[in-house]
Amino acid sequence: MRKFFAIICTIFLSFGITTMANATYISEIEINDSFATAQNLNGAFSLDLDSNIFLSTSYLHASVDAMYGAGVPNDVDYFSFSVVQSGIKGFFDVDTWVDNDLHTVMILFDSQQNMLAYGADGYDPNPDLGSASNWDVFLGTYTFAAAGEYFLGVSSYNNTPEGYPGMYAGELIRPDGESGGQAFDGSSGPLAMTDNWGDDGPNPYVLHVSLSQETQTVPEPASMLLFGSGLFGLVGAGIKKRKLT
Ligand SMILES: [Ca+2]
Ligand SMILES: [Ca+2]
Ligand SMILES: [Ca+2]
Ligand SMILES: [Ca+2]
Repeated sequence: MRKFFAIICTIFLSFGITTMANATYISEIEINDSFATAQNLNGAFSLDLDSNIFLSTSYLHASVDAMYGAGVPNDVDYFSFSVVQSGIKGFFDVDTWVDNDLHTVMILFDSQQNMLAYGADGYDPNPDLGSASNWDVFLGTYTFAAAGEYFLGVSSYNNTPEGYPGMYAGELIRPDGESGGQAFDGSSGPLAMTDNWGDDGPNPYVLHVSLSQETQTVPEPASMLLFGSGLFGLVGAGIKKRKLT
């Protein structure tokens, strides 16, 4: 009887999961064309299942329904988010579901506007989940060296920063093993994605930001202490229970 119940539960669960809708996407807020006006994503992260995002139920992710152009000439779109501790991994995905003429570039910056990673259209040989072509950029898994606020810039490839971008620090790899952009050592000095020669769209795209952390909030020392004592309590309860049986 118990086995029968378990089978029913499994069927119900898998049905529930496969029919679940994609995670909620937030809308882009223009004007977001500078670091000062970057759209912050911290409130939009979840572990909701999303068939367009790698590892969607194990990496916290936020998605933005965005537009390149549409009344914003030579559009540059900046987004910001928090990384809560060193060693957190992140990957960054632009999806365009039609083969449009937006040839994207995406750059990861630290809070001082140093370039940490760079990706452009056509870098990956095959489209990722939810992409119609490889004209939309993917930044593969990047490991953050420190907690802090970080910025992502998305634009047309012509709006890549000019000047020396710092030291090359290796290739980034997508969760499915494909190539996904390049890492830099953060010694570039402040850079910006300036308006050189953009194509003006309008071209819709979705940006997905994925992070291997459990929260977007940096834990306070007091709450860490509470969490710690809670763990001790749980362990204590476990020992007591084992002794009883
Ligand atoms: Ca835009
Ligand atoms: Ca913009
Ligand atoms: Ca993509
Ligand atoms: Ca995707």
